[in-house]
Amino acid sequence: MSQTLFTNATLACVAGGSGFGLHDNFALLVEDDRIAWLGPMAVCPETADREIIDCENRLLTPGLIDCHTHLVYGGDRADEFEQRLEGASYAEIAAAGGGIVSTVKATRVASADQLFEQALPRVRQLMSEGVTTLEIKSGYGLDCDNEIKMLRVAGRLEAELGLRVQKTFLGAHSLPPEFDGRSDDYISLVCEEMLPRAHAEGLVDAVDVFIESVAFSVAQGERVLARARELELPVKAHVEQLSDQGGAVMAAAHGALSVDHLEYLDSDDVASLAQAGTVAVLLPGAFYFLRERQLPPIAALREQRVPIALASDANPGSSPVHSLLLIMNMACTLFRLTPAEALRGVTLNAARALGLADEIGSLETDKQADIVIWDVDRPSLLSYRVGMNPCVAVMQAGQWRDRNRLVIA
Ligand code: DI6
Ligand code: FE
Repeated sequence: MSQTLFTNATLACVAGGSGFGLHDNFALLVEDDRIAWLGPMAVCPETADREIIDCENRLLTPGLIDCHTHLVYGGDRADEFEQRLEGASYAEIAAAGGGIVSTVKATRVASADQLFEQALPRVRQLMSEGVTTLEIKSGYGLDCDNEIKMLRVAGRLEAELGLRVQKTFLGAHSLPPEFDGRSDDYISLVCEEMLPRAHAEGLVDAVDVFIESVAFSVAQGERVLARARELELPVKAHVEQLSDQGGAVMAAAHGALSVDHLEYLDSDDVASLAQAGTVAVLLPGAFYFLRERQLPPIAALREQRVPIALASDANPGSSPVHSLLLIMNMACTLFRLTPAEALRGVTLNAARALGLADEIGSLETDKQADIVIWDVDRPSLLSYRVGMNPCVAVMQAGQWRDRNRLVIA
């Protein structure tokens, strides 16, 4: 058995706590891949023969979790960024054949190796800020082979980089050009062929759908989610990003793990999320990058105690953002979340959005030992500073993944 003891640490996100769940002057013991014990320094258990890390009052948090990304794709969309700055809207660009479909073209022509190489620096950037779990969606292939290619690349990133990757099938992300005018037929292909095949290959941890005027209707989204449930797969949905279509209520009725975006969610519909235990995933990077104005109904989410998670939505069109620390800052400045809500949003509530809250997301006995040491003395600093990375060491499942910046006295 291998043991590591962290001493003189400030722990955040300790289970059961509110706010930051903060504990000063604590120790935490890791045995193999698990958190075995945590408690005050004064009652720290004595045993020989283990590694001791004196944290010198630095902050320890659970590994960060990015619960919504599209970071496997070909090409980029910097040209559309320029068009939007000249006045074109995201929806107008999509309607003119750009948008998601232009990334689909670039993704289809890329080999799996090329997609892997292009995704590597994006994932490494997130990892450098303490990310230990990452969700990656398909959705730029939009046919059987290309969706499977994307999901395999996501699996290879997990295998080669040593972080946890959850793979989400998003075949219903956009209508591929060859199905122009036949969106119901495309949904049939998604339900009858693409999803079952990807699932049979063991490539699907959850199923997502984009419900929006520029994508699919609530009825079409419901067909996909119902099919996923027949296959006993967890579901989630992109909803109410640019308009209120009613997708959130439908997804919650299907027991969705999360509904994501939510700027146009009606406060009256928040109760259905609360009832279903569905997590609200907010994506301030897309809000910022698309220069949106409409804020998600934060007050109603708080009032109804809907767990709020945050994610990068890393993608080439609406959120080319590869920093969860920046996302935490944006959630505070743009959405007025508190720094404690922001930290919970990239730890415990992000774990819930992935259905992994029994395993990760808090510092708690028996959870997987995914731990970040930050060179700060209190957690509000993580949301407060922009462009600084105070991450000094990352342990993933009890193994040091990166401790190069950890100076031990
Ligand atoms: N909503 C988003 O923000 C991304 N997908 C989605 O359904 C955008 C994807 C893209 O523009 O490439
Ligand atoms: Fe998205």
